[in-house]
Amino acid sequence: MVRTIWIGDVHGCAHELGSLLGEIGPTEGDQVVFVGDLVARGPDTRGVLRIAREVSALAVRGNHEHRLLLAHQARKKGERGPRLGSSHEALLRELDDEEWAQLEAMPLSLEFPSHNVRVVHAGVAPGVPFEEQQAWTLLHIRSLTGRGAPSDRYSEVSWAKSYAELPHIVFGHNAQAGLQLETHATGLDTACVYGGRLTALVLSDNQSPPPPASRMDCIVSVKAAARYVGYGPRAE
Ligand SMILES: [Mn+2]
Repeated sequence: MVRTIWIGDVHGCAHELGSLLGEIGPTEGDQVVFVGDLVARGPDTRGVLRIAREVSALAVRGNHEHRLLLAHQARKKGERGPRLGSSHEALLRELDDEEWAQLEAMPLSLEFPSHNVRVVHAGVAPGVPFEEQQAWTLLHIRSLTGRGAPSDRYSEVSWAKSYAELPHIVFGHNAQAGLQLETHATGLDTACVYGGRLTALVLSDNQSPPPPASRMDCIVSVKAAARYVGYGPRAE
């Protein structure tokens, strides 16, 4: 059986990523896919990137990879670039050429037509054709304003509740919301780095995401071994 395994925001939690993959046991034919934000905040970003290479994973770009890449490119040109928090500053010094190339290779979205799935890090603006989506939205959206505009603010009502289109969107970025099982979208950020869980959606060959009521059958998750950081400012 060939499976596709989408994994939520890892944020440097290499130990939990190892446990989750141990639980799922991917074989040669299986495809592992990350929904972005593999890096920063947690204890071992380089370990996460190493595991991702070892299993030949695909990944979309998260807002943390995006910010790191902007800073890296700016500094190569002798410019200051965006202001970074301490976790990002450390990564800027530590990552090697292979790891920068790995981050640069992450696209904003990935398509899985045999599963009727599209992956983006944060989400999409409902009702807007995909080619017209702003990169900012794909990397940051959590909710919609009263007027229906994309917002990065947490709200009890996620953008995913208003998304009634196809393909099904698999995404991350919203740790506070936790696991989101909506009719046309699945949110996999279950706050691992904050002491929550690391979660995967696993579908078999040509399987589309089942309805919310039975989708838990396709969810695998492991508990974080520690609370690596508290919820804090999102400035990074
Ligand atoms: Mn994010």
